Amino acid sequence: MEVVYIGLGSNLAEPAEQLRQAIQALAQLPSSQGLQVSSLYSSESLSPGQPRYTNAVARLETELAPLALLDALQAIENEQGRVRAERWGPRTLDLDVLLFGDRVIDEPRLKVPHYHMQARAFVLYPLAEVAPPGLRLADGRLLVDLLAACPFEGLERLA
Ligand code: PH2
Ligand code: MG
Ligand code: MG
Repeated sequence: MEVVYIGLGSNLAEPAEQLRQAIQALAQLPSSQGLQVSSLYSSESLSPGQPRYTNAVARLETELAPLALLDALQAIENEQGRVRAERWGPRTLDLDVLLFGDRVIDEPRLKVPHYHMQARAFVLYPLAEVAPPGLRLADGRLLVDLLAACPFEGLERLA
């Protein structure tokens, strides 16, 4: 059993509704339990000219292997109409494996910890709602220290 953190994002087709639907699907994942979900946050897209994103972070415990979890997450993305046209294009649903226990994974399909999560407010602030403050990334850095270095600026917590 591993504790995993999953980043949720959407900037198309009623993002908050996409996240709500994705949370229901995460609750049904096989061999998994204990789903907790952060508040929803809104922020500008990192890619200029795209609609704003709605983001959240989910925590769950799973017995799935990393690539089996990735397959399940991609099935949920596809189910919710994800079209993989351009890299970093707008998307109905993005489910990213942020952390998988304390494992470092470097496979063609899956890199964990997730690329650049250490400096993204829309990942770190929701992560802090569902993770213990003493959480350490695989490189030894503490979540609280990453937060202290990452301004909340530009992030809007949704009711
Ligand atoms: N995801 C991206 C690109 N830009 N911007 C925000 N605010 N939130 C995201 O989740 C996000 C983004 C590619 O995955
Ligand atoms: Mg992704
Ligand atoms: Mg992403």
